[in-house]
Amino acid sequence: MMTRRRLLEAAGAGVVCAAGGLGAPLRSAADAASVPLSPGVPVGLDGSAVLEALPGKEPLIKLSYRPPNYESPLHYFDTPITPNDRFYVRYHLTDIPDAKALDAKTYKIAIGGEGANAQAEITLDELKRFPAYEIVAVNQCSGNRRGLSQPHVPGVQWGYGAMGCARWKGARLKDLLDKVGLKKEAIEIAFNGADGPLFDKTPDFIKSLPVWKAIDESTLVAYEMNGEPLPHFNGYPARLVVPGWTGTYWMKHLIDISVLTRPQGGFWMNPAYRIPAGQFPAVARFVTQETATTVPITEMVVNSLITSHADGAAVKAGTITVRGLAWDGGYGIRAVEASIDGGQSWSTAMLGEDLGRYAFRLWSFDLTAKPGKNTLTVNATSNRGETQTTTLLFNPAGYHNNVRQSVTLNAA
Ligand SMILES: Nc1nc2c(c(=O)[nH]1)N[C@H]1C(S)=C(S)[C@@H](COP(=O)(O)O)O[C@H]1N2
Ligand SMILES: [Mo]
Repeated sequence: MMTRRRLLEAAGAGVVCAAGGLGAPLRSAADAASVPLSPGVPVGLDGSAVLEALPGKEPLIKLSYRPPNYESPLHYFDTPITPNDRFYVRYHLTDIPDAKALDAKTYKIAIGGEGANAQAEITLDELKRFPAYEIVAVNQCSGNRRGLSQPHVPGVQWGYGAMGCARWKGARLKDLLDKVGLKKEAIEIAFNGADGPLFDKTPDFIKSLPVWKAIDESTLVAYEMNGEPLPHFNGYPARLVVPGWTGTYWMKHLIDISVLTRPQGGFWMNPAYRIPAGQFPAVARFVTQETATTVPITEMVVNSLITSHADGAAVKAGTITVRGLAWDGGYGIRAVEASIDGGQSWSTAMLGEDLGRYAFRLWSFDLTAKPGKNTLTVNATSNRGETQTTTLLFNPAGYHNNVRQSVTLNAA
């Protein structure tokens, strides 16, 4: 039987200990102080989080090594496209195949399941011969900002950086599914990656989508990210891209696609990745997975991040430009507003280039900083009229934190 401890480890909780237990050098307080952690993450994390470069990556903030959970520091978000070597990394399982095991020549995706009319195997070359589509889309972990939850909740203590936006290129999942054909009883499509648990009893990471989302024209099996093959730690050689939905569905190292006539079970569908029923605005639903008390997390909520200045930054008094990003679950950003009087009055920020409704939208705002403390609060509104919350909608997994962010700038 799986012990609770193992489950928590598998879920990425208890990572602070795990990071230290691998023979990683203990860091001095001085080293730790140089790590640009998000303000508000739990005290104690700064003693173990370090900036560290995985192979092929720029330094990221390491929250755990086994499994690898690394977030992007704030200054990597100064562009609406996140470079591949600056893109965050999130895994649940410790046994991640190396480059040899993911050889492009032998790699295959199996497609089948009881809800499919036939079986198929697709090599990487074959995948690349399907009509190719490109989409710019945000990949954000459901648990992004979990570390800011009050009270704190178990799980990887992410700050603001468990997200990124890339231009993905791949085949439509729908075109792959057309190779086998769906029976009319098909209700979900399930996905498995080449990574696995280190202990037999840890549940494998298997996720499913409702058929309607799987066959959406935006849902891709991607083999390129920003014009390059996918980085190893972001799912080489192919991964699912599910624009608008949180990262949990974006299966990396995809090797199996299974058409289901019954709901996918298992730990990673329930109890993991659930939000209380009715707590958040009703959006895209995953009906076959809903229970009376919880529903699967689906679309991202509207959100924004101030990226040009960290909280407490020193600035010159006078006119300064503050920049940031805004995004949502795929309706697109209608407006970003900024307030310098604690939310009493709001001014409209300028929006940058529109890279598509699933992409990060750059915004900028000019403010006149008076000597002393200047506090700026930002609120984004989506095209469906959804805005960020003023207070945290607490839930046990720390999901969907889109509380309006404030930074204080010290002007002299
Ligand atoms: N094979 C595999 N795919 C996976 C995961 C995983 O643990 N294994 N984690 C998922 C989760 S929860 C997230 S948030 C995203 C993170 O994508 P990234 O590591 O490319 O940033 O990958 C998803 N795909
Ligand atoms: Mo995630």
